[in-house]
Order: sequence, then C-alpha cells, then structure tokens
Amino acid sequence: MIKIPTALTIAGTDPTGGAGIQADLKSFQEREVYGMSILTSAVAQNTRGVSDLHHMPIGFIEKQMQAVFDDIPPDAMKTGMVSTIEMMELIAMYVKKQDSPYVIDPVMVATSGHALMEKESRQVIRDLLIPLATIVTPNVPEAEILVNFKIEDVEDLKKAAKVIVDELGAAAAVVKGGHLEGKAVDVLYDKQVFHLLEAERTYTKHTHGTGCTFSAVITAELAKGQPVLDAVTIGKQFITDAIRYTLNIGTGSGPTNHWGHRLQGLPNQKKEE
Ligand code: PXL
Repeated sequence: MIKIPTALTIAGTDPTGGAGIQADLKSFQEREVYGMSILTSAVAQNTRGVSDLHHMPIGFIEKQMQAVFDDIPPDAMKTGMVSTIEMMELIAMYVKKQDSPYVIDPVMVATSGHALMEKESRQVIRDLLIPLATIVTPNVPEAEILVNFKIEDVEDLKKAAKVIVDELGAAAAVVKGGHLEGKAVDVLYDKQVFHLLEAERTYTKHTHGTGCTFSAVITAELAKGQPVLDAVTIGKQFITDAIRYTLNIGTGSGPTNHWGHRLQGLPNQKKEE
C-alpha cells in the first residue's frame, strides 16, 4: 500500500473560499495530499473585506487538536490565522511533541486592513512559534513587523530573511516581494544560501488568499518529503499560475485559481530520486 501524505492547517475561515482554511484545503487537494483542518477563528468576510470574527474557545481548539493528533498525526502542518497568545501556547505544545515539518504563515492583517492577529500576540509568535518553524513565509508588511525595519528592495528582503533565521530561530524563511515594485521576487534563506525566486508579475486585483495558498502548497510538498527549496519552488510556480489564470470572481479583491497550475501542466507527483 502506498502511504498517502497528510497535511494539517490550523487557521481561520473565509466563507467566500479564497483564503484561510478553505484555500489551504483546496491547495492540499490540488497537490494530492490528504488535507485536514483545525478552526481557530470563524471570520465573516468576502472579497471586499472582513465584517466580523469570532475566536473558537481555547478548550475547543484543544479538543480539535486531540482529535487529529490521536488519530491521523499529520506529515506536515501549517498555521495561518492564530490571533491570541493562548492559541499560540497551545500550538507550540503540539508542535514540540512531534517532529514533522511546521510552516508558519504569520497572518497579521487582512489585505482590507482588518487585524487578524491581536497586537499583543506579535511578540509571542516571534518568541514562541517562529523558533519551531521549518519555514516562515511572511509578506513585506508581516516581515517588517517581525524584524522591525522597513523593507524596500531585494537587499532588504535578504536582510529580513536572515534575521528571521539567524536571530529569531526559524530553520528557513521565504520573504515574499509581491508588495514591492517590478518582478515578483521572493527570497528564501535556509541558514546557508539565499535563493532568489523570480516570476513575471501579473497585474491584477484578484490576489485574495495568495499567502494562504502559497504556504499550503509548501506544507503539502513537505508532507511528501520534499526538501524546503523544492517545496518553495513548487509553491512559487503554483501561486504564479493561480494568479495568472484569474477567475474574476467577486466584487472586490477576488480569489486566485487553485487549479491554474493544471492549465500549465505542473507535475503533481514527487520527483523521482
Ligand atoms: O491571507 C491571509 C488570511 C488568512 N486567514 C484568513 C484570512 C486571510 C485574509 O483575508 O481571512 C482567515
């Protein structure tokens, strides 16, 4: 019997399906990894913005964690929207008990400007969760909060990735340059080498959930046993296609196309050794 890789997302919801847990599960599925999800917060939002949110009681999040880990321990996991300090403490406890890869998408503020992480939690994600990460995947505004300096060009992306790894203790970081001008360049640093991942930029407003999708694909590939560089390279190709083959859904910043990669023929299987 072939062992099916499994991946878990711990995150918030997007009822319009483009971001959060919904984007993660679609991405796991597209990469042929069995997807599981634990809900941290229910978010009332659409492509125009967030109107309300409710955090799950901490005891209930713990019950969900027990349900998954007692039955189907994931081959890799990711966290997205984790708003409160107590949620972070709970997640840290579970991550420390297992040795599968752990991806952090340090979701802080929605594109619409709505805070998805409480301000007091910023220090705690830095101190408690980031040292446990296989890879952290911040965009420019998130990286600026984590490293405390302004990021304006590729050199700054490199500096930020180095601080996240060498000073904050993650095993690797990919700082995404999507918010900067020009080519869409991301910088991956794994304590040894900087890798620059470049793609042609698609000019579109439909970028809702790009961060969730990118980090979910990385998680799926790590679940298959792919090395970090390969996982990030596949993630970059996947999100580039998802943005390029836009769906044009919604009246605001619409979702990306989770099957865009199929239109490009990206291989879905783990590479031959
Ligand atoms: O893409 C960041 C993000 C993550 N998780 C949830 C979100 C968003 C952005 O809107 O709503 C639940």
